Amino acid sequence: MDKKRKLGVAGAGALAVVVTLGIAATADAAAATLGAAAAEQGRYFGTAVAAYKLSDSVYSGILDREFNMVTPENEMKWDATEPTQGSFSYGSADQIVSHAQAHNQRVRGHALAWHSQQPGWAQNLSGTALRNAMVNHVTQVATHYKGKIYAWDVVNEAFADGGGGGRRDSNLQRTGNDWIEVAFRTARAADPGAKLCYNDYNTDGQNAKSNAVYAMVQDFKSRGVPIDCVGFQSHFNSASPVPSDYQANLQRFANLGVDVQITELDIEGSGTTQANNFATVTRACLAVTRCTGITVWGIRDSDSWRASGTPLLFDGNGSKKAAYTATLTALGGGNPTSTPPSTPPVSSSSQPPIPSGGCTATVSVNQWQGGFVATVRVTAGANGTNAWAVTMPLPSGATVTNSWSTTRSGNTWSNVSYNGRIAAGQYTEFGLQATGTAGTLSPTCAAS
Ligand code: 9MR
Repeated sequence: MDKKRKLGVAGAGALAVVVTLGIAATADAAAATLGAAAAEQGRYFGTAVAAYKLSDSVYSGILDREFNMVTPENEMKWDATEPTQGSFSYGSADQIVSHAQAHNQRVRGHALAWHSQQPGWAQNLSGTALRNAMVNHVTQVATHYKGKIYAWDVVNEAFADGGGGGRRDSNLQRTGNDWIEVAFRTARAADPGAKLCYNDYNTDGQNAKSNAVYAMVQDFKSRGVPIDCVGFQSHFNSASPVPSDYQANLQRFANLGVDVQITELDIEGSGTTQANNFATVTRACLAVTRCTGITVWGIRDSDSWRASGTPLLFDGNGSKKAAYTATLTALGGGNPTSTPPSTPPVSSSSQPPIPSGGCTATVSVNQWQGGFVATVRVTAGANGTNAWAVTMPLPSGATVTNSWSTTRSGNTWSNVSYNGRIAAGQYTEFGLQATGTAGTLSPTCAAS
């Protein structure tokens, strides 16, 4: 055993109720998987998933061991979900969602409105007919998955490459410049519990394209258009390397009041160079408080859309690459004697003071007419936690329809396998969606 932790008696503050359980606990070795290590940093680690590969036991073995967020790689796109106008087909996407729910993984929906991978009938529409079809598509798909999606890529890749700093020409763009905000408002109405993201590539550093996206997000925030997050695809290779201002770019978007996520990470290369690049990207996310997670675009190199560039964390046999170890280490997991991350994991300015022991829980609520999402943050005291349980009664009339990163028994919400261990002063988050009215929720936390 590497070290012993003693849990002291916690003082109960006026606002935060701290309960200490147990006298002594033994800390495990540092988190051994990407998902567990990310969870200890209050983040997720995800991958793109193809439904037809779920029956491959090597593939699903790695998926279920390492990842706690999944993005359907193609199954939720317009051509897959509405191959004939008005006739919806959810089989493969539902398969991924069911698999995720059975394995404590959350789902990033990808993508509601995009110029690419449109079904033929949509490609042939224009004007009002296309606008109406787009709105109906967003409504139907977001409603089908209501309560099951952590975040939707509502609009994907709507800005032009190059120095122009404008919108990409597409049939959707030609329906009017407001098509993006219409898509976001439509998605919010259909699934008020999902975070709504704009997602793009070549926006990973500061450039004309990312400046244009930045201006759009700023405009949306100022006018109350519902946007919660921006996804940075982060497809890198020697022609398009990790930008030197990657972290600064994530931070400037976060400063607009949105979460940021790395959504499709892959980095062509091999060996130490590739490993260092993955570590750089991982540390950049950890250094930005509102960077809530990282998703790689596939599991094994052979699963990649550009397999010849070997851009992922596992080789074709499913063995861990140097890039895997570097990523895990950057997340603070893996061998505890290995080099710690050079960037502080979480910005201290945004953290509450470290309580003396036990844990504290705070809750933020997103309430809408008839339902709410509650996000509960569990912060470890000075001794860290091995396990935690939050007691949080809900008002009568509130019925839980979905929860994530927790197991529930009545009013008690406990850690799952990957997020029980929290380092001193660090936090993890879990969430629930319910019908009814949240009112004032008062969570209390017990640690062991
Ligand atoms: O990885 C996806 C690949 O299987 C598809 O053939 C391709 C079709 O457009 O889309 C790939 O995923 C893309 C994602 O949806 C959006 N960003 C770029 C990704 C890589 O091309």
